[in-house]
Amino acid sequence: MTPENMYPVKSAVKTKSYLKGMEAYQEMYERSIKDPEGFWLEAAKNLDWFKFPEKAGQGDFKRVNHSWFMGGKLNVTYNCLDRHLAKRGNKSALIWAKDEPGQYQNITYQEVYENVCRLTNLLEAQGVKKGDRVCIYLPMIPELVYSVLACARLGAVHSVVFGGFSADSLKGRIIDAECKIVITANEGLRGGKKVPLKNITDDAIKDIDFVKTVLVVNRTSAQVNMVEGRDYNYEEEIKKYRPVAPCATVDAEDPLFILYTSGSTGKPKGVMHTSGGYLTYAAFTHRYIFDYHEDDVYFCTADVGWVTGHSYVVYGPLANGATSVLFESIPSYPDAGRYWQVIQDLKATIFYTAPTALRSLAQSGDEIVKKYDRSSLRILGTVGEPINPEIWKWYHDVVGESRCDIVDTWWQTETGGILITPIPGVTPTKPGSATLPFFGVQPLIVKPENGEEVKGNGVEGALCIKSSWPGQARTIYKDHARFVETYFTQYPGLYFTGDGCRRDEDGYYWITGRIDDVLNVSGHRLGTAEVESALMEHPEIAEAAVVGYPHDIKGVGIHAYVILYEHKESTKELVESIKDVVREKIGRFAAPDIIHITKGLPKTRSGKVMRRILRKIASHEYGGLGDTSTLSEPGVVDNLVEEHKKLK
Ligand code: 6R9
Repeated sequence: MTPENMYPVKSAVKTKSYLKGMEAYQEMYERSIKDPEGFWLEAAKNLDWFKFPEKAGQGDFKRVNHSWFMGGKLNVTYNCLDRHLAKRGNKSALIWAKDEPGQYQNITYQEVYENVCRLTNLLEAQGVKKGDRVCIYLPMIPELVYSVLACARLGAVHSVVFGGFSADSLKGRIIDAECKIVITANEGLRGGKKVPLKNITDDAIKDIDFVKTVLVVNRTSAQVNMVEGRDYNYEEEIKKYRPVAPCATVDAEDPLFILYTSGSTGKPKGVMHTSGGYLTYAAFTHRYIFDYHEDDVYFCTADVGWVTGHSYVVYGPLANGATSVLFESIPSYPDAGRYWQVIQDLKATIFYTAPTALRSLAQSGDEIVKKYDRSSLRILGTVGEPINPEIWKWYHDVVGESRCDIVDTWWQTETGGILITPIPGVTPTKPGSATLPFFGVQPLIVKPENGEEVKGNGVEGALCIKSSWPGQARTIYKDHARFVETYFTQYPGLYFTGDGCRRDEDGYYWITGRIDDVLNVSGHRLGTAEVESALMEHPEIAEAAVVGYPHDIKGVGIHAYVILYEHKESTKELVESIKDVVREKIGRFAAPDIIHITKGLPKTRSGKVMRRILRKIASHEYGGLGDTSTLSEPGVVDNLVEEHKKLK
């Protein structure tokens, strides 16, 4: 694509934008690279520090000891709440869009503050101290935001577990982080369906003796089992505590949260973020990338169970004193008009969602979008996976009425905040490209074979980042060796993202998807190894291999090849029982789309499964299977292809 068919920025967005044009972006970008120290110390001034840091970045990727703002002291919650009270006490911090359509609750900064203080006092009374880990397993209700902020107020470390994870997944996360306390709800509500969160929690902790307290929010009227001396009703307890609480002073490098994410090997990793750098980065990126201004109504659809919800529903927006919508429901409930209805009802000005949601909504046609007034919108964002150019155009033309700038934002749990993105009102866009690096970010493309940097434009390879930025994860909880191994050994001295990437003739970045064994299913990360080990728990499965394939709605679908101990024909019951074991071990969203029961997998003579071939077959690319001469039994490939044709 040539510069002539780039999408120019919209004039209404341009007028508001903090930066005046591409020259201003270039100038600021260059400054951020030449003088990161000065640049980030300046950015850190957007926070209120008890002691302002003297240094910005320290350490490097060779020693994997990067740190930010060492010596600085602050409190994250103070920055998200207390400092706004004088000016914004009566401003809505949150607008809770409940699962029930048309039901909203505005919660002011003063009210959030009081709720957070009460909970801080309650947690403290339950023995939670600075540095302790607290597991939060809640639906998208205000108490979820109160919980993370109460932890941060105490200097405790939260570990939010998405409400879609199963008891086994929750258990693994509670054990890994050694959480003494779990905050959950009797039930969650999503799209009118009930999720038995408390029962799942009971299941998860039945063999764990160190969980001393379970706080239970009542989201519905359902009665649940309460264990005397361990389980407490949130509403009843909270009333006993004062709505003011001191806040702990923490070091910039003290941990703020752990968030588990899937990698290409083993069990999920507890990615750890610290306080000063993370918050500086979340707030700064939120301001620039969403062109956030005081009167905006900001609507990010992400669940706080994922990193997008951490950085761009809670921390970034609240640090900036924004009104952030907390969306409890799903895009298709009661119908495909739900997002557009919320935008109309709340007069949302900024909307941030995932391509997978847009793909499914686009299928319902344009009429249902046009039924709602979207004239309040100014900026539209996407995150989580590559967006297909057709969907980008639909988002632009139909949802945004060709009036809004689109920001396709690339980042990861490990990056804490957005790294590659357009700046609205500034960067001309191209459908499908995340465009250019954010300030202070130096992307680099390397040849996957030898790690050599490929310079210039019109190149492709593995995406790495050259040096640290304040929002970067510092370690994997209790496993720094794994942190080093996963991200910094493949290409020494660089941070390896796991993504493939192309830099086009104009220097624009196009993320092509994961090049490791991580699947991005509907924007949710899953390790093939993780799904395989869940499958292996099925009593009849002897061997399993999982690959991704292109899926119209999910982006990537899961194709599971399984070999049974005793070969059986595929029946509906058998397939369901296999999917069930994954639902149970990981969560509903991880269930494979295709269960392919077979007798043999293509293996090298040394016994390694040839995933490249399995991926091709799953993607219907029967022709280009490449060199199969090293296979131990060449016949299995033809067999798999025949079986696959019948599966359709
Ligand atoms: C924020 C988040 C990270 C992975 C990442 C990449 C994919 C995210 C993207 C994108 C293309 C974008 N990804 N944003 N791919 N374009 N704008 O999603 O974090 O859940 O850790 O996933 O998602 O593959 O490596 P996380």
